[in-house]
Amino acid sequence: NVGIRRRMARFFRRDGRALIFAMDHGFEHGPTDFEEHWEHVNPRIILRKVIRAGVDGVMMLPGLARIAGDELRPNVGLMIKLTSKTELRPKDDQLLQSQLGFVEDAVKLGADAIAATVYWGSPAEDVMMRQFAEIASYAHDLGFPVVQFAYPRGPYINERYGKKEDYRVVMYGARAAVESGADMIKTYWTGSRETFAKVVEAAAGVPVLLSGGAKTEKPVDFLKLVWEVIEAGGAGAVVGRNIFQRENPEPFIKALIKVVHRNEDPEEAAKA
Ligand code: FBP
Repeated sequence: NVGIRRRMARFFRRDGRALIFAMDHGFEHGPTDFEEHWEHVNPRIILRKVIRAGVDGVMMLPGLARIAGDELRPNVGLMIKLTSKTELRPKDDQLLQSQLGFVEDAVKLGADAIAATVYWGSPAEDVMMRQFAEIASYAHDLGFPVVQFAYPRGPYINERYGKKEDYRVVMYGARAAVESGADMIKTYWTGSRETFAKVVEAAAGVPVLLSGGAKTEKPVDFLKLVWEVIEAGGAGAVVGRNIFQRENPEPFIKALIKVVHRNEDPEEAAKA
């Protein structure tokens, strides 16, 4: 499908890698995520900074794209995520993301890709699979690539594997994403290059992007992690807190770009 291929290419440079800024946290975690650098709660302010610094794409929910999408330059890919949940929900309902927008909404907002989360292994896996299938089927029909946030989580995983970041669990989620029709996968760090390489192999050619995770105290530690992802064959990273919770995101993004696109040593990249 030419449409899917052309739109995918808006995120990835010629090296097949991408650095994407994530900003759905005001919904998924609540505005407290922005309290470290409160001005970043304003999507226009943080978007201006990340775009100036050179990210390849941004990911957000439909409402933020509606109010701040005109900050995006044409060469920045827009990923619109159609599922989410708040942290205000009862604990037992935290393992389900609900659909909060439709493929048509994302298309009207100028999306280049449609994203949705699946919590593989959740008691609500069935609902999320169907939700993903519907979104993917419609998006594919219209020529739009679909990104799956393949996030295994649930009681059985903890019982059997100890933690959701066990590579066997992450690899399973990535493979399930491929087999359910994802064009790109976003998933957790497994703790080592060797194990992440297995996740990439299980994804059988579908690009695997790291899900950033909580801010590391030292910026260089996050650069090192991303470097391992790239060495493992990962296609880049989708990063939120590690960017917007830093006082000065621009030099940090420039360092990330050096690691993602130029294989630069993280310590060297951090110095510049
Ligand atoms: P981060 O880089 O801040 O981890 O952002 C990536 C992301 O997937 C966000 O899109 C999402 O809001 C958040 O992580 C979800 O994290 P979790 O479900 O682990 O709390």
